[in-house]
Amino acid sequence: MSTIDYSEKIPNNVDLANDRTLQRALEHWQPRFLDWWREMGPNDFASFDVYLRTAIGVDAQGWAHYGTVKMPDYRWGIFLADPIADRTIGFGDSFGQPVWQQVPGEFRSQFRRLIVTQGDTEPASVEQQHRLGHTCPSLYDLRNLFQINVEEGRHLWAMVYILHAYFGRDGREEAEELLARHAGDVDKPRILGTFNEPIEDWLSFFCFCYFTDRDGKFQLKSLAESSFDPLARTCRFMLTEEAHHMFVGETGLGRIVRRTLEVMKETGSDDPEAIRRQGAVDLHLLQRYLNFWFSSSLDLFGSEVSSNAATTFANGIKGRPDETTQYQDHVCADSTFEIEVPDGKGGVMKELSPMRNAMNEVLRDAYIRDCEIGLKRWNMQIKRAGYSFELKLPSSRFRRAIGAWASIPTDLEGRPIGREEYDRRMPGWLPGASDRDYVKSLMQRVVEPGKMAAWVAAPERGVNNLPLDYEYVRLN
Ligand code: BYC
Repeated sequence: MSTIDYSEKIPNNVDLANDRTLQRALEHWQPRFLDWWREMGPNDFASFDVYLRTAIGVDAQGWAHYGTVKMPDYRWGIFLADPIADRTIGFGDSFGQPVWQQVPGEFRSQFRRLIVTQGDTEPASVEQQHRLGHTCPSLYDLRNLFQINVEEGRHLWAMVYILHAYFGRDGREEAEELLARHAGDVDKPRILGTFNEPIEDWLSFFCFCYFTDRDGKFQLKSLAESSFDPLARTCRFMLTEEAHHMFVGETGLGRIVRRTLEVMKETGSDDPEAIRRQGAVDLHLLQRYLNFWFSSSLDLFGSEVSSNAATTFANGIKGRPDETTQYQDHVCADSTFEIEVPDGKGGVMKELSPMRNAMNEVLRDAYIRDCEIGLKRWNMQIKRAGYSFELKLPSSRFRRAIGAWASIPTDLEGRPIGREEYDRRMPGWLPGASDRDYVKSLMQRVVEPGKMAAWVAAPERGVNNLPLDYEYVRLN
């Protein structure tokens, strides 16, 4: 295993000390990153001790070292998963040839575009969650938020390293721009739509972790297959951290469902108003939040038919998650994929696309299946409690802003409908102003160790085998 050198200003396992030019360039970027963190990160909590996990090595034993840290002292660094000996290209036109340690000149701009897009999402999410700490439902949750924030900061470092080390001057300029665009900024927004959506309450935060971080999982897994080995190794290590972010989303939403079921039992009613009177999240409201974040996150996969996707697959730049184990045909030169598109007459029709052009849709399909898992679990909880309500994912055609279904009004089942009906029924489908006001009213900060806000049940266990009433963030 390779270990991380913590005596360095920038902890790393890429032997930065022996590349003075790169080291200087990154040391120049570092204070800008810290300025950005102070301005856009959870800086109101900078002086408090937080129980955080930090990677000290990239193997199974080393990557999760727990300790108490003030967030500005967190050791953001550059950690690549260990190389796989004799790794060969796993897909596309160059299948079977040795992987690349440098970016081939002809693919430079395609690689840069993907790395910049990936890098842009990481600080974006920290910006979106900037003020959430003030309304935390518990110290346990507050700590999880901060863990996610520092790791997204590290994921930014991961992409910035690749830009600096392999893209010369263009890469350095792009790294600056990653700190100049901001989530929701009218003039300089983040690149992808979802990363400009406000996250002002913890219900949105848990939905974001469940749906949007899961896009992160699928995109990182695709880039972990890349023929450009340093990118693949970076993404492979990022995935170990990403898993916790989805855990926070899945357990967060599961705990909301559990609390709501308790209230339904206590009051003997499933009437949303009765549940709200007890300060919990009624299941219809939860469904509207799921509809919002799921449909927004679906857009992150890009268009159903995409020449960009075809090119990046053909060129060995971006593969499919688990390319080696999940698929037989790694070249996909002649195969096709069936996609559903609008028929232009208010209906749906099936169309065959060359497989390479449909790679975004292949990923989106796999993502949707993965999203279903949590819903099945929550529905089981609801059923066991004796209720017939079922949470559902809307159709992938619903409320799309990117691709074949962009701006085509459909109902939740994906049936095309008229614009007037769509607008009229929308308040039943997405959170409205009164929903958001209600959720906002629930967001009262709870910071007594072990205590939870009234709208969310306690988690099953604490962090790293510590008790639930451990003081995960010392606020005094
Ligand atoms: N919003 O051919 P198209 C994560 C753009 S999340 C706005 O349809 P393509 C994380 C697209 O960029 C994972 N624009 O799609 C989670 C392109 O623009 P340009 C992030 C969009 O190119 C939580 C144009 O539309 N990683 O890690 O095949 C917390 C036409 O594109 C959107 C990545 O996304 C959108 N939703 O694929 C923290 C991986 N969708 O270039 C972190 C890197 C598309 O023509 N990115 N566009 O100006 C990619 O692989 C691809 O760029 C995409 C789109 C999958 C995004």
